[in-house]
Amino acid sequence: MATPVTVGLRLGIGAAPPSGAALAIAGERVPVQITAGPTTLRGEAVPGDTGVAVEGGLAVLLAGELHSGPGGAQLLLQTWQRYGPAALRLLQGRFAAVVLDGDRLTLATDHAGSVPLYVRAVEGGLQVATEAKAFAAGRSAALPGTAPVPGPAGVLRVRAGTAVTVPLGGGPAAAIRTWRPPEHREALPPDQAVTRVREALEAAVSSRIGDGDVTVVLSGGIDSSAVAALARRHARGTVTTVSLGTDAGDEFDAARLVADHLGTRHEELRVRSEDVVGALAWAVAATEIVDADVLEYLLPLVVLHRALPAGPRRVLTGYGADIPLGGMHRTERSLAPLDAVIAEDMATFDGLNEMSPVIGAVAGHWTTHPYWDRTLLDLLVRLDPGLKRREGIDKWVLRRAVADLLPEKTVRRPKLGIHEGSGTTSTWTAMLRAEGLPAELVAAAKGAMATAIHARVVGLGESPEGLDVGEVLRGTVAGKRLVAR
Ligand code: IOT
Ligand code: MG
Repeated sequence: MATPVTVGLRLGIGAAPPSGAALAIAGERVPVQITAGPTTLRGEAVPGDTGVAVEGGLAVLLAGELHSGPGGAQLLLQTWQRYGPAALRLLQGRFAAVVLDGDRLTLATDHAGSVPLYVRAVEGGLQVATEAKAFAAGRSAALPGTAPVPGPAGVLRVRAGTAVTVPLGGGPAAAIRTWRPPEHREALPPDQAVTRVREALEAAVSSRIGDGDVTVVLSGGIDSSAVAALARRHARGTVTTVSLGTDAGDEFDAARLVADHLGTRHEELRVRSEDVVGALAWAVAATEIVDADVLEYLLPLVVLHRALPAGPRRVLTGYGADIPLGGMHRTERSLAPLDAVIAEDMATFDGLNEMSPVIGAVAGHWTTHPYWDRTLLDLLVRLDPGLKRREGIDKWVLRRAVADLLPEKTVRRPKLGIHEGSGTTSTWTAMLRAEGLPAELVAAAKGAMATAIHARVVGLGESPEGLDVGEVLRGTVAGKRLVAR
């Protein structure tokens, strides 16, 4: 069994499907073949049977899920029949979509680009996949609304909040934006802001919990504790909370306090910190990025999903709350620089793939991130920064919004990043230093390792299974000319 949500697509439209490596996601490959007029679309959807809807000359393929209502691909098809491409401005969810409407093909991401979608324009048609490694080395004609991906694949990525339409019979392709991060701010009365955040978070969690059991990855910080509390309140099935620790550190006491307070079924998983760093090939295979800072956040999550017993699960996280709330800048006391980093982070998230479903789907799980719900994110970004830092407290508005649901100690707990709590950053650094690398070259070495692994698992389609990260680490220290950054 696998997640009921279709997570991956690999398709050729008027062309052969991309011929590179297998998608990293686990699950049954369901063949897809649709003919609409002169165009044939074929390939695979992985896994699940919810991802395809066809009616006459209109075919919709959906990786992910919609939160505007039930029905997945069928809901998008019906909405498209009424609104055309504007359907993608109306519906919200966590998805990538492919829509064949007569001889026009549209490729779309959700507002956050949270399900990455890749394309190559080739002679006679298009190749599309939800992972870049699916493409063999090659080149693409330019397409609007896309950006090249790092590494040797020669593939384009559909930008976040974008729908790209390509007329298959020839003629210029066009792109529309379906969402943009707001750049203005609203100074709501504090009580009103607190109420609105609570309502939007409550709706974001409810629309993501499905109708069965749900798992929340819980650090015991305010972000994931709030999600766990609301999941407990709204879930129809059992709520399980899971906390990851290593020999280098854990947040087990903080997570346990929340789990006991809420009455969740709670699991603690402890792994070797060197094994967290050793999962780097999996993290790169899942995210297809080379940014070592972001990979440090994601490594523990990849390890956690792979270690979860008895899958598949629907997993909710608190990931992403820190971006619109400025949580990573918890020591910033002045509001102007706090808002500046929020604006900067909202302008630069696209392509980091930090919310890619592949991170959980390599182990067959469906992950979802309530803080990046479109309505909630839109609200959080827009809030006056004086509501994000207030009375000397970071993420003030969120803390107040869920204060009645959690232990007071949790509501007041200062943030500890996942890479800090799990010791991932310090262990990776120590492993490099143990090979004799000077401290000022550590950051560059981490980046070089990520790039080297990316070239193999994305560029060459090598499996992360057999890739020895320790060997890459030693090779990087011994062989590369690193420049301090
Ligand atoms: P952090 O906020 O600590 O963790 C993200 C989520 O991972 C948590 O909400 C929780 O659901 C889960 N998690 C963290 N630690 C554990 C643990 N020990 N056991 C189980 N689950 C855990 C970085 C960070 O500090 O993560 N994420 C930021 C910022 C991203 C920056 N990106 C950007 N600027 N584009 C975030 O917003 O979440
Ligand atoms: Mg957080």
